[in-house]
Amino acid sequence: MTLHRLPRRQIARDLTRIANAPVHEVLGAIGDTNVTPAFRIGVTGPPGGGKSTLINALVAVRLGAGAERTLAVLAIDPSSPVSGGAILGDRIRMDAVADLPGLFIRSLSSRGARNGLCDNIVDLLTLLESHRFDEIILETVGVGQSEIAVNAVVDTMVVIVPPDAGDSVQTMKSGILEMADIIVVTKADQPGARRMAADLAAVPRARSGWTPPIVQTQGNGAGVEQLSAAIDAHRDWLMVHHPETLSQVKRRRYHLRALFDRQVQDLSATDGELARGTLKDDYARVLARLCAR
Ligand SMILES: Nc1nc2c(ncn2[C@@H]2O[C@H](COP(=O)(O)OP(=O)(O)OP(=O)(O)O)[C@@H](O)[C@H]2O)c(=O)[nH]1
Ligand SMILES: [Mg+2]
Repeated sequence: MTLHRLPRRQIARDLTRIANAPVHEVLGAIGDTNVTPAFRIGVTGPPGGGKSTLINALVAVRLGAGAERTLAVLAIDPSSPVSGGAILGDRIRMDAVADLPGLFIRSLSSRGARNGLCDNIVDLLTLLESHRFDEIILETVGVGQSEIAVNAVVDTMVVIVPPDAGDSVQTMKSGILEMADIIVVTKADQPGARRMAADLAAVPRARSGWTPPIVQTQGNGAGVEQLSAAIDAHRDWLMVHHPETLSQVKRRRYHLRALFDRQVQDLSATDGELARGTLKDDYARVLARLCAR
């Protein structure tokens, strides 16, 4: 596939189709493909924090001069209804880069999902990988549980903190910042950005050989080259210290677990005889129904 001939419409249709599909439909759509893992970058942070603006600028850098990559951006939007077509308009302000060869952008709703993320997120990522994207950027709004779920499916986790995050940083510091591989203070043109960066720098954040760098960025692109370099540095570090990260076995194991989890949850939720007998009876019956699939 050349960079110029991404089947964008087909990819968009397939994503919509499997975003809320039951397991057997997902397997029908992507089960026959053996995929090569893409490098997955998560971008998460509070609503309105500047994630999309940042991704916009980051995409321009990563697909800039001479880059032979293909890159997919998947934004999981907790509020908007599922849309049949591509919604690039105002929620993802990416008009400037939407025409770049090798780029695919899509926004999907997570409404109804259990954790703020799309329940089928691993299926969606695998679908993109079946189209041989080199990199995938996943934008999600940080809403507690969803960061944990995102962290499990990306290789490099970029956590953005806007200067006006104020008190919420106190909470973020302990939880979400712990899982950040790179911390970005967005809107660096605003008062308070430098202070925020200094506050964050004061938080102990070194862990197992990697110290998450703190990068300040602006919507106009300032600092984004630095962020892109930090992403490459983290990727290189992973390759050396955790080469299993991008292994197909690891991805496949996680994907299988996600599929089984969903299937078992569905079967337990729809079991009409639950709690009429013993726990053992229920277990055996749900297992039998699972095996019958
Ligand atoms: N002053 C300033 N404003 C910015 C900057 N980056 C983004 N913004 C503004 O912040 C608002 C939110 O930006 P988005 O990029 O849509 O933020 P988001 O985190 O993707 O928002 P959601 O996806 O809705 O959670 C917009 O009005 C942007 O114009 C910046 O560097 N400086
Ligand atoms: Mg956004």
